[in-house]
Amino acid sequence: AGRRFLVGGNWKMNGSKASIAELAKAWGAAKVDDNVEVVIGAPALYLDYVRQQLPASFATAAQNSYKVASGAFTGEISPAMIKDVGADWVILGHSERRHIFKEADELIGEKVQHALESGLKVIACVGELLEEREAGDTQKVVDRQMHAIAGHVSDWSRVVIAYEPVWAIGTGKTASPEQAQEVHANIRAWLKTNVSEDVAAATRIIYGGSVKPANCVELSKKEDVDGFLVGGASLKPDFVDIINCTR
Ligand code: G2H
Repeated sequence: AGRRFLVGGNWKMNGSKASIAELAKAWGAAKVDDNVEVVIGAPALYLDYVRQQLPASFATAAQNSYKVASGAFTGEISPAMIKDVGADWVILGHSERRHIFKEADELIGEKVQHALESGLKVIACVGELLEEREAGDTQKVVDRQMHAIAGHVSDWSRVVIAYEPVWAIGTGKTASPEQAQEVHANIRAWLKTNVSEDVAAATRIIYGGSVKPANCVELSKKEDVDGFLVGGASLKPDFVDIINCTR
């Protein structure tokens, strides 16, 4: 549908200088589909090193950032710092930030706003818990999360939405291509109703949750699946098979 496929890696709190150098070597030697936009989310501490090691065509992302540029916020990092080390993206609202670190919708919205104002591109994550899906509340939850993000978006061309059902994260349980497509289509419909038809048509909606080389091809064929956010499988050399899944 004219949307450039985007494959993101989300390393979470994993990796070392040695493992990064090894991955960079493998990926640098691999044949990578250059129609696909690749973004690697590394631990902040390694962003500078990752930027030096990875192929130049791979963009890099932080996995979180605070809502102001600097100040007395012990332990936090800002979009200005992320840009300063050569990364262009930040992942915000990941379910681990929401559920382990108790980030609320409103804070995530503020972080999205500040990251965009600072010139970063944002992968903004949404997704329901298992009990929310079982209660039939998936769309209600995703709509609420979308609302909190959209109210803070100034430039949709720099936003990618990642749909990550929490029950499918790191569990080996992938949403079926049909389950993913259903929610992606509903998110696109939400954008059309609440933002604009153009934004709905142009915004990439990527899927995350136990994506691996073995399941990525089927998922990628769904009309409203515009890429992936890949956790565990992005720490392995054959992540390139996911990048190349639409060939
Ligand atoms: C979902 C995903 C990456 P995994 O969190 O964001 O992780 O692919 O390991 O389920």
